[in-house]
Amino acid sequence: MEGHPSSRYGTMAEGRVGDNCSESSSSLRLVLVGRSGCGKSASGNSILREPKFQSRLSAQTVTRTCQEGTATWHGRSILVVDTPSIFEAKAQDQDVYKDIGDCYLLLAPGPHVLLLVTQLGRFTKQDTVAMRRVKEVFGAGAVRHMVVLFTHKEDLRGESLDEYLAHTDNLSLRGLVHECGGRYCGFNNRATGEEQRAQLAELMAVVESLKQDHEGAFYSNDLFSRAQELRKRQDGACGEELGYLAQVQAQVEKQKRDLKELEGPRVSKTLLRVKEWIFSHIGLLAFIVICILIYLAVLINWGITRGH
Ligand SMILES: Nc1nc2c(ncn2[C@@H]2O[C@H](COP(=O)(O)OP(=O)(O)OP(=O)(O)O)[C@@H](O)[C@H]2O)c(=O)[nH]1
Ligand SMILES: [Mg+2]
Repeated sequence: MEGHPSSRYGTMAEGRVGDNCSESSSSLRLVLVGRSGCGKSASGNSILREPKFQSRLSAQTVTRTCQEGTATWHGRSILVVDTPSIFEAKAQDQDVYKDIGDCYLLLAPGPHVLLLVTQLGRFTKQDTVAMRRVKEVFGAGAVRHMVVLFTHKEDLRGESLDEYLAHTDNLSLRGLVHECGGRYCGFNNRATGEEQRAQLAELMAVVESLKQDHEGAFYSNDLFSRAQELRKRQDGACGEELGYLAQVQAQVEKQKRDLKELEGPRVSKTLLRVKEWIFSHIGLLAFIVICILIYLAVLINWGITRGH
């Protein structure tokens, strides 16, 4: 489901959930998603060009709540939402639903772009899990608004990101980039000045082309519409409304079921295709089996002869 195109970007207030629920409908809304420690907050700071979000090396999760920050880029207001650990495999308890609810409230009526952050050269099982959790949290359709954002770009040491991705043997990473429509960008979050400005310009070009693909429409679903209603009705007490948390939980559960339904037929279709292939190549398979048997027989015979 997609929301209405936004015609212009306005000015935004800053703060954490509950600090304010002021109008954000006219901003370009970006959300940072991905596994813990991949550099979401650092990337948010690079986009805002100020150290708004806490970012540091830690064995524990650093960002504990959903937070927003705003900036302007060539006269446009950009809203950036940073997320805590809601995309981990074990993130399923009530606190997580509260964080997800906060995230929806900050992004209402829906994000234009989801930035899937991952560390260059470190695409692991955790990143794959995070991608799946993003689909559970926002819905499978959110992938059409996703851009992969690689951090630690300086580790490329002269090689281009395009070359790196063309030569990587990490099939999961290739699959992810393909699933995201080949939209990606690299950040060195230690960059400052002109380097920082240039990499942000690159990201904004990718974002702009994605927006054009969707004719300016943002990503939305029933829960974003509900969150938007709450923001309009209340001031300062977003998310307090009785029943909102239950709606968040119900939406996530529904999206999980939808994902399974989407995947179910895919698995059985693959099995069916394998079966069809076996039947259509039965002659060839029989020939291969006979060859293997002859080879084994010769091998055994040779072993027996040598034993004597
Ligand atoms: N050298 C380098 N370090 C980076 C880059 N991006 C992030 N980091 C470092 O990686 C560490 C983790 O970054 P964070 O921004 O806190 O990661 P996060 O995903 O927000 O982590 P959580 O909030 O715990 O989920 C910090 O020490 C950052 O300085 C980058 O592009 N280059
Ligand atoms: Mg963080």
